[in-house]
Amino acid sequence: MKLCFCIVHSRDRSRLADALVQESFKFTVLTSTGGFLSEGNATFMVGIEDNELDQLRHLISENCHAREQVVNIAPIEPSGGLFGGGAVKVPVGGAVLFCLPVDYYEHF
Ligand code: 2BA
Repeated sequence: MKLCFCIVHSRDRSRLADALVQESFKFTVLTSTGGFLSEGNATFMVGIEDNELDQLRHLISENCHAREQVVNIAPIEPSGGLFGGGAVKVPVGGAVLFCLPVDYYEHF
């Protein structure tokens, strides 16, 4: 068994949740915040059998899309001069997936 953590853009949250329910996956959705953009995203915690990983990866790739987001970078000021700063585009998603082995699972 594996416990998978999948971080997705907030806008893909409902689509992915619907697809997982449709395919009978069991999961928990946590509201989370990206460390870099400090914007809301969603973290899905999905307990799966090892042979369900490919199906899960397929559902994620079908329902989560890469986007570009504009980030405002503060100017750096080394030794008195102003450098950089302004708006830059950062690619976000489609999704980031981590899967860990589960030592023990029991449903009471
Ligand atoms: P954020 O940390 O808000 O990152 C949003 C996007 O900003 C990232 O998209 C990446 O393109 C860029 N980015 C992140 N850190 C950066 C840095 N130090 N320098 C330059 N650009 C940077 P994704 O890679 O698609 O990640 C989307 C979200 O997934 C992240 O939101 C974070 O919440 C999570 N995530 C990504 N990689 C992770 C990891 N290794 N561990 C834990 N969470 C991760």
